[in-house]
Amino acid sequence: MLKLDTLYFICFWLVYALQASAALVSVHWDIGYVDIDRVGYGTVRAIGVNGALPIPPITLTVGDTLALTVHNSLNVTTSIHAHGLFQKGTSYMDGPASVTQCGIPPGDQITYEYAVEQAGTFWLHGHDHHQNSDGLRTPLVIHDKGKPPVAYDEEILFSFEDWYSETFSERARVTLDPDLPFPPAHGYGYGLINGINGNYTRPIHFQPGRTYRLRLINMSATMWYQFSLPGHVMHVIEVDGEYTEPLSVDGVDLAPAQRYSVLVTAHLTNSFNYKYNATMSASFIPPAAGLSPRVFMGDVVYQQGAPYIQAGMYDDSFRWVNDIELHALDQSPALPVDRSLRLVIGNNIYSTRQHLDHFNNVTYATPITPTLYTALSMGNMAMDERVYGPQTHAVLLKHNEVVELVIHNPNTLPHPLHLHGHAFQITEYGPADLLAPVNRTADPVVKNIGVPARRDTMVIPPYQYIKVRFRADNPGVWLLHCHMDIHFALGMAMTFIEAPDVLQKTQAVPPEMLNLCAKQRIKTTGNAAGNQGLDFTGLPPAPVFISRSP
Ligand SMILES: *[C@@H]1O[C@H](CO)[C@@H](O)[C@H](O)[C@H]1NC(C)=O
Ligand SMILES: *[C@@H]1O[C@H](CO)[C@@H](O)[C@H](O)[C@H]1NC(C)=O
Ligand SMILES: *[C@@H]1O[C@H](CO)[C@@H](O)[C@H](O)[C@H]1NC(C)=O
Ligand SMILES: *[C@@H]1O[C@H](CO)[C@@H](O)[C@H](O)[C@H]1NC(C)=O
Ligand SMILES: *[C@@H]1O[C@H](CO)[C@@H](O)[C@H](O)[C@H]1NC(C)=O
Ligand SMILES: *[C@@H]1O[C@H](CO)[C@@H](O)[C@H](O)[C@H]1NC(C)=O
Ligand SMILES: [Cu+2]
Repeated sequence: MLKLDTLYFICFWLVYALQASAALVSVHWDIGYVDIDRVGYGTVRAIGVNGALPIPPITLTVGDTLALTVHNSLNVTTSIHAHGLFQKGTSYMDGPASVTQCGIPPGDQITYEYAVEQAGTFWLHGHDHHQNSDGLRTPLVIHDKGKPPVAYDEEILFSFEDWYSETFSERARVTLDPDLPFPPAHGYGYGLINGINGNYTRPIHFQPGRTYRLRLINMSATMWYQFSLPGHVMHVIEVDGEYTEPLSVDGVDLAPAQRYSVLVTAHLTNSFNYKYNATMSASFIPPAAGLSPRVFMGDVVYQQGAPYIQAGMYDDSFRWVNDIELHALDQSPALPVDRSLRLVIGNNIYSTRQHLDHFNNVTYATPITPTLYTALSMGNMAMDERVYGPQTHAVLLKHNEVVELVIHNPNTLPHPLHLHGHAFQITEYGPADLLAPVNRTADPVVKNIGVPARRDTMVIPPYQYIKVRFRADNPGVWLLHCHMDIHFALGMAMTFIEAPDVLQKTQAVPPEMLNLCAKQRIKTTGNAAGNQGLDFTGLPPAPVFISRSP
């Protein structure tokens, strides 16, 4: 018979073993300028880490804690966001400057602590001054604890980036200058695959019969990537950190900030080699030979010296992944909607004479006091959307209500919108309203209200609407914004203030983070201007709507 103290010993050992496998991973990043030539057209002043680019990807296992110490060697503030991590109970670690923290001032540092609970493909990137566009971005891969729910033998990571010969601030300056034509003439970006010029993308090696998980991450500021592996079948198993039922496709189309994992099983013989195809383009950049799209072909090597097969036809039967067709692996049904919010995105002319982007005519600008600190410090008044100021576009969400966002895009550009703190269910696409009948598209209404897939970044195609649902079960302050950095800079963002009443009782900001504000004389209590009540003295006036953009 098993003695009680033996049983205790076993339990103790089990607990100990589990704890021992949960590691504290410490990473130190010194963020600074690097003069670098990443594609071969000349040197640009980029933003790197520890004097280099690309930044090495970080790999963790569920249960680990990442302690990411960030030192700022730039001459402006900086901050880091772990894209896709929900930050449950730690809203203050989310990263967007002036939203959940003050930017880290030059010469200063803090440590972000992420206790990771989600398995999947994520990325870390700058969330102040759009520094991700200048290189401050890298994959964050989180492995399941134990066996993943879908079997595979090995994994291969692909990160895709766009790269320009001007810095982000130079590109933003010409877009925001009211005396220059809008939109400015577009350039042609270059492509980076795993941090190097896509023209020299490295070979991947396949062994007969083995199954590979390819993790694909689009870290671009503006450009889309299409990835295909002609001659092989791909099964999508993950979107944005959420497992899906395997779905067979021929190719994956990634908007900025989106991630997919696909399983590919190698052929049983190694008599042929193949090519993979990563093509960078954007629907709003007219085709130009060699410049757009940029097609990057990489080797899939079964056996050195074996002949290459030109496989695959890019015709109408070619199936790109479509997120509305995917189903969550855990079979969670579509949530019953408590409240539906209608949002229309677009570009208007404002009192600053600039063409600015907006949700429902409100163009976003950051407050002085970070929005989270307003939510935490204003007691009952935190339930009044007005205290967050006229330019953060704050919308209050009740604890645990199911919110449906219906977002219309009556414009020529697609927009990849990212919601912080949540993954939402994709339940419907259709033609946008608000278009003159002549412009109304014939896009069909497509729905998935059975078991939809969840993700954190949605693309709303031109002239379409999308419906997504999520439960407001994560008290905090969460940004919804376009992940095309220039659109974010033009104001395509808004803030969800989720359950400030619960937030005030459950979360406290570490003093180390509050100090970042103190050093810049930014108040950590009060409304958007750091004042009491609705006194916004000191806050720059919000741009006033003048007319719609032609
Ligand atoms: C900050 O550094 C950037 C990049 O070197 C430079 O272009 C800019 O002029 C500097 N700004 C200030 C205020 O020193
Ligand atoms: C990449 O290769 C294409 C085709 O050979 C060439 O036109 C282009 O200049 C190259 N670009 C870079 C940045 O190396
Ligand atoms: C990333 O997405 C952006 C925009 O959605 C797109 O323009 C770019 O080509 C994509 N890049 C990759 C590598 O998928
Ligand atoms: C690469 O993929 C694109 C679609 O993303 C396709 O149009 C192009 O023809 C492919 N190129 C080759 C050489 O297979
Ligand atoms: C935005 O402004 C336009 C033009 O005045 C108006 O037609 C539209 O109803 C406004 N939209 C919202 C959501 O307020
Ligand atoms: C609507 O269609 C008209 C006529 O084809 C065109 O001139 C106009 O630019 C279109 N409007 C939009 C928003 O696409
Ligand atoms: Cu956009």
